[in-house]
Amino acid sequence: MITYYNPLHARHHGKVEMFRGALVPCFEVPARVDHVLAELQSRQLGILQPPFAFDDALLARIHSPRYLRFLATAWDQWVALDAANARKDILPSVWPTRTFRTDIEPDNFAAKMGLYSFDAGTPFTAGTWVAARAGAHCALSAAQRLVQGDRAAFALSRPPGHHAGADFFGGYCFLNNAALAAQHLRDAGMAKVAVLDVDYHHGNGTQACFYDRADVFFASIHGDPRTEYPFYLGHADERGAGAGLGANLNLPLPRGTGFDVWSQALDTALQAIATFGADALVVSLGMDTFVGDPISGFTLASADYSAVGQRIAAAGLPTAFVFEGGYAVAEVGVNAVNVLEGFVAA
Ligand code: Q9C
Ligand code: ZN
Repeated sequence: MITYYNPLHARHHGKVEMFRGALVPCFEVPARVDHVLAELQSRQLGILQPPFAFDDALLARIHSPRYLRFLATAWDQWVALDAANARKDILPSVWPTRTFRTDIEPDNFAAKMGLYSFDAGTPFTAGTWVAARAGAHCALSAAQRLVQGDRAAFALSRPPGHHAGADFFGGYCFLNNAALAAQHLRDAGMAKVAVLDVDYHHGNGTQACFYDRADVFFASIHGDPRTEYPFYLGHADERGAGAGLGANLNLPLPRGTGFDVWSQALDTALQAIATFGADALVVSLGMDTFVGDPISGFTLASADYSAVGQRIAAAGLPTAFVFEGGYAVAEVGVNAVNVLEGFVAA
């Protein structure tokens, strides 16, 4: 399996995020991807390649032009406010909630940050745009590999993507890598594409991208949004809208859920994807379902991930794996590569 590794991922390196009323060190750190890379190399699983170069117009297949313009210029705008800002990450602090307008982009920089975000846990840093853009190119490259006939490919990158919507960042995500991969498969002629999101957190951004579409099925297994981030989306009654009605499947599970119950949800999701008749599969591969994850509540063990990979392989679809969350840094490499090895062995 070819792995498209983002050589610029460490350029995104947030210092702090808002958590329980305090600024705490970021959970989403460069070492996460370093551990996955080291594990891939030590098990000699597949071939590492840098991403292909893609035109930025492909990003606009999912993201709005004004959002992309903002991401590309946000750091320069921030430093132009005050040269001393160059030493600090950017965090939003004001948001347009119900009754406010979002059609007019404000001139004020803090107001723009809030317009394009939904939490204060996602710092924007000097290298965020170049890292996120190269990461999106990794996901597009993995999709391209499937178009060329490969059985599977892996996009190993950060920042993650599944919380990012057409025009907003949050949940450590800026560009929706999985959505971009799915759209790329559609644009290359695959009639029906499924996204399977196994990150602990609901993939609100991916769901929103495809909610009214019949050509991309979204299935997600995640912590119940009544208690778990991102809180405001991911309930079981969200089944799609308009032409997309029936093409969205949310399987929320309570904190404390272990592999017995989680794997039944996985089989339910894979059965729904088979019924949908997908031609290709994108897996949002979050590893924060692990028992040792510091910010999540499921109890999967490292050995369980081999079975996850085997079950996904049994779907028999060309599959692009896109790395998402997973914050037990020392174990994230073993766990992610267990999925990939289980897939390849099946
Ligand atoms: N600061 C992904 O897994 N914050 N995003 C939770 C801890 C947001 C997770 C509270 C978690 C976002 C891609
Ligand atoms: Zn997550």
